[in-house]
Amino acid sequence: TRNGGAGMEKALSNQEDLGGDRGMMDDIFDESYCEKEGPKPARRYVWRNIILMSLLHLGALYGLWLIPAAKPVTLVWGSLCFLLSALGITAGAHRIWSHRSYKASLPLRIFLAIANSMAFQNDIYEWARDHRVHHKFSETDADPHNATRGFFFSHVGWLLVRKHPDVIEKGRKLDLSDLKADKVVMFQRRFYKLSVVVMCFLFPTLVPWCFWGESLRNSFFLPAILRYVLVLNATWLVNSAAHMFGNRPYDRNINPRENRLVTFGALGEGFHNYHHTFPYDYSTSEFGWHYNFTTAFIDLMCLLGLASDRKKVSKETILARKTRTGDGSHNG
Ligand code: ST9
Ligand code: ZN
Ligand code: ZN
Repeated sequence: TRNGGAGMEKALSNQEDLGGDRGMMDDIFDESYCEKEGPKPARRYVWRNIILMSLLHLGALYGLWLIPAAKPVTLVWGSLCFLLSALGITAGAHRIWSHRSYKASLPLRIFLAIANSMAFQNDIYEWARDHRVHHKFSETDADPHNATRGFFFSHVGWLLVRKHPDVIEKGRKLDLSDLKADKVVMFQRRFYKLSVVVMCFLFPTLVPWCFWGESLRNSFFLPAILRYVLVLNATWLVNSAAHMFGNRPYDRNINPRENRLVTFGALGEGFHNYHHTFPYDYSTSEFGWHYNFTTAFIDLMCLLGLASDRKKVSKETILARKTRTGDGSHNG
């Protein structure tokens, strides 16, 4: 089978080693699910999304064109906004809220929720719910961005059509009690639209305009629009490219791969064969800070006493797993 029977068993026992203290199992691949027989439901386009996504990307192209006309400090600001919003996804929605791979104090969770609104990728609750079904039912009808439906679908196409009914059916059965109990997550969900207007668009635009007299046009199209589109595409590449191109040193039976280019753009999130094999590892990789800004950030937060309980898979377990199910690419 896809994950390898023994592989799955081992993954589960690793999970138990790490302790019930993570409090969730719903990101572990579920082999028992079978896609329904018969014809697939018809594709239903969501024209509003298609039009808005197209306009957004046209806006980003215009932003690229404006780069030479911008003040250097505006570009520095845009990069800072990129990092902040990316951390709201990687250190926040992904590593805390989807996988519970470490614990974050209230101030850090508030900071990451604000950064998450800056990234405007659906609220944390919805993001983590979709991400858990992605892991649990990876590459099936119940995976929101099922990569077996092709590069475009897993990249952005899935946001432009109605979901497969199995995504919703299986998603409704997930245990999301930890998210519902997190006041920061629920607060962000309640005020999501407002927080996006302020953090994704107003704040990045107003700072350069007010503080160093950048033109309103450059302020809007660079740190807001272009930066937003870059973070979106860097994230989406994890679902598309890192499910198609790269080695599989940990589990050759699954699609997700180690993709260095994606890792670089996504602050450490491209070690995707490792991540689907050991989804509870806070570093999403075997190699610590190597190409992994997010891990460095989380370690710094621990040093400052703002985070704790980082879950890490032992070197022995990783080596045993590589030997049993890997493609051998790390041996040569
Ligand atoms: C965006 C998200 O970009 C990107 C996520 C990427 C994930 C990446 C993961 C990779 C690993 C991590 C790496 C990070 C790297 C970061 C690098 C940074 C540099 N379970 O949704 P509806 C219910 S967003 C349970 O309307 P439709 C739902 O609650 C971009 N239930 O489905 C609702 O129920 P009710 C901006 C579920 O109609 C009902 O179903 N945002 C689930 O099929 C209908 O829900 C957009 O573009 C579930 N899983 O529409 C908007 N799902 O009625 C995108 C749904 O009771 N979204 N339900 O409330 C949409 O417009 C729509 O969702 C749709 C589907 C058109 C896509
Ligand atoms: Zn994946
Ligand atoms: Zn994940």
